[in-house]
Amino acid sequence: MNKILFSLSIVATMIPSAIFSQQANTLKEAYKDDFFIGAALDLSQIYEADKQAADIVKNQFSSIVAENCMKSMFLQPKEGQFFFDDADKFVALGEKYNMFTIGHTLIWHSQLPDWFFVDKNGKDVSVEVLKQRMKSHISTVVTRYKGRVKGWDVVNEAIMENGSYRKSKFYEILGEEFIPLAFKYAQEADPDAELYYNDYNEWHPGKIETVVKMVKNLKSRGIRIDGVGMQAHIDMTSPTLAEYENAIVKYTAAGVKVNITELDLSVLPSPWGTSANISDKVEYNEKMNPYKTGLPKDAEEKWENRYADFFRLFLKHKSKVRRVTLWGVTDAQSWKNDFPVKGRTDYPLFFDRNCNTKPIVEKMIQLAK
Ligand code: 9MR
Repeated sequence: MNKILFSLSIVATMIPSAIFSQQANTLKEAYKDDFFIGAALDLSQIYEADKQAADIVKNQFSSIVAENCMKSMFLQPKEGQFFFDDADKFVALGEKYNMFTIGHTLIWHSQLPDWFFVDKNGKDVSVEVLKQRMKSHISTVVTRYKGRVKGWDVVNEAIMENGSYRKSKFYEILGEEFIPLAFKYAQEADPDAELYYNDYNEWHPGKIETVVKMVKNLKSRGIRIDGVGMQAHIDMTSPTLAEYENAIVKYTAAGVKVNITELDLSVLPSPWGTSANISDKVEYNEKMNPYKTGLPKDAEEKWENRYADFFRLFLKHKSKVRRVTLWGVTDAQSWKNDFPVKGRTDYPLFFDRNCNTKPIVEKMIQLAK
């Protein structure tokens, strides 16, 4: 060994290991060999107007998804009139910071423009017209971001907990076939993008059964589906780890990757479980809003432990899990403050209302090491 190299190696042994470990002091660094770690962005983050939140996004996350601005009511408010400003900005941000950019969502019964299912007399459109509208929406959007948006939530929330199909207009007019059609149109528009089916409560046995059947049906027909997005709007009791794990294993056995999507752990009492059906609202009462002025230490610890249990599960199944995405950056932004009870103070995310990093971040970093 020459003299310079020798002295360098001596110096290296003198540097405390803490300094080396600082290299992995962000979530994305800590999980880089395991899965993407992502966040859903609102407009203030997409435009980097909220500088502190934007810095968190840039430093901590390796993947982003738009919380709202790529939904059809925003992208195509009137037939044939597309509005791309916000989505363009979002995709550009992903490129600027080299993040795995996800498009959410192409076909969803909610946040959909009124014109989508009706003709000029207000009557339901025909099978052919609805197919053409779906195709036009999907092709226009996916083609615009071809090669830049790396994965699409092609269909969102089409199957109920008991395994039946949601009686949306897509289903009423096209039957189950609207799902394969949506995947086919997306695949044609960008053959290289990953394509996902995304839903909440996907650990319910009935839902698992139908989603698995749908995945197998697509595959047997040569229509590509790469992943199932398991939304994770969870609370302190539901689902159990075993329920969640069972679902991960079942979806993987059907031949797709699992994305843990829309992760937020509510610390507040839940009136019923973990529905994310936005129409299921419950009246406000004080008992349902116990932490208005701050989260007590013991409640925060329980919350951290439950998050840790889930992250341990994701790490255990890291060969099956492609991405873990939190549904927001800060508690201030979270939809959970208004759902299922409007006007509560919830603490579901990793950064507090003032963009401070919560202790959970360091804990999740240590877990990965
Ligand atoms: O977080 C989103 C919130 O800002 C919107 O008001 C709401 C409207 O439905 O949608 C929220 O995101 C939903 C996601 O797109 C699909 N799964 C359920 C999420 C929470 O409702």
